[in-house]
Amino acid sequence: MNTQQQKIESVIVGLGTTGLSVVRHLASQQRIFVVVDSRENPPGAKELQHDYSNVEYHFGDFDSPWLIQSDQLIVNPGIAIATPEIQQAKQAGAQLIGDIELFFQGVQNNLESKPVIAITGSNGKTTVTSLIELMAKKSGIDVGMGGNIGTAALDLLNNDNTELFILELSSYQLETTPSLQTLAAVILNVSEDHLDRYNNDLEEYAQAKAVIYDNCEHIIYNREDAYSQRFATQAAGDKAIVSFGLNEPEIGHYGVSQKDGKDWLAKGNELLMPCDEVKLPGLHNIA
Ligand code: UMA
Repeated sequence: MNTQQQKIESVIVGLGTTGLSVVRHLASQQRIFVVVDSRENPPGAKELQHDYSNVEYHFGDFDSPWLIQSDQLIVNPGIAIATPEIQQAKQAGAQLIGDIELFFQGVQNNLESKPVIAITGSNGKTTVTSLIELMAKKSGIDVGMGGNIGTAALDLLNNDNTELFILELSSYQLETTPSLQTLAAVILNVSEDHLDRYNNDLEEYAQAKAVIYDNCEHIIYNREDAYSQRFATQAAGDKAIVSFGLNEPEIGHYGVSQKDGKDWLAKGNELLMPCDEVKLPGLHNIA
């Protein structure tokens, strides 16, 4: 595309798996965009040059006038929003979003908007996301699973048959997703991770995850994790809310109960199955 004559609508900041999925998505909508990456030879460069030879790009640094000329920056989750060139663009009026924001806009623009389950946490999110996918498939549901693992979220939109989306989301992805809207969401736990991106402040990192509960119908939380519990309680309002933990559950919640000297997975006072029949070893998997 010749960006000399047309106003650039969006700059894709950072190529890689995410940036390429955004390229495919915007190209399919005939949008006017360019790509910037601070690496000399970013992953995905060959595909971009081969499959989208009309898309202009700037590699090697973020020193490109495109950043302050465009209305929207679509930032790869691996790049800190605090990056000076991105902040300058924001001050010049550009909106900062990520690929997950485009995903939710895509889901919501669809006539029959499909449900999304979102999972975040410092530990265990890939296991939980994969287990939910397996359970949904076993129930005969056509699922699209991805996000921070596997398929980039936008690529999941290409399958019209999908009935349910399951997304693993990192704190980075949640930072740039104002349209997040889900059927169910969970913060599994919060512990020190990626603090370099959050001024070495655990609270700031945790707050990035908290937004996952803002627009969900069902809040799922870990009652043994102080952050998960606090954010769930704050966001609860009239939403359905259910907790999990390794202790005895209250009515409507999940946990572990003892009967005849044996531990059982339980919902309230209903015993579901003996813990020793869970094939995955370890208390974290019981949780
Ligand atoms: N980078 C630059 N300049 C750029 C672009 C990237 O320096 O212009 C550097 C950054 O340090 C960045 C790194 O390159 O962190 C990785 O960029 P990439 O091109 O590899 O990114 P993607 O391939 O798009 O991968 C990203 C996620 N990576 C990060 O968030 C760091 C992948 O999560 C994710 O699977 C993918 O998008 C699809 O959504 C990986 C990850 O490590 C697995 N995530 C962290 C985690 O799970 O703890 C959050």
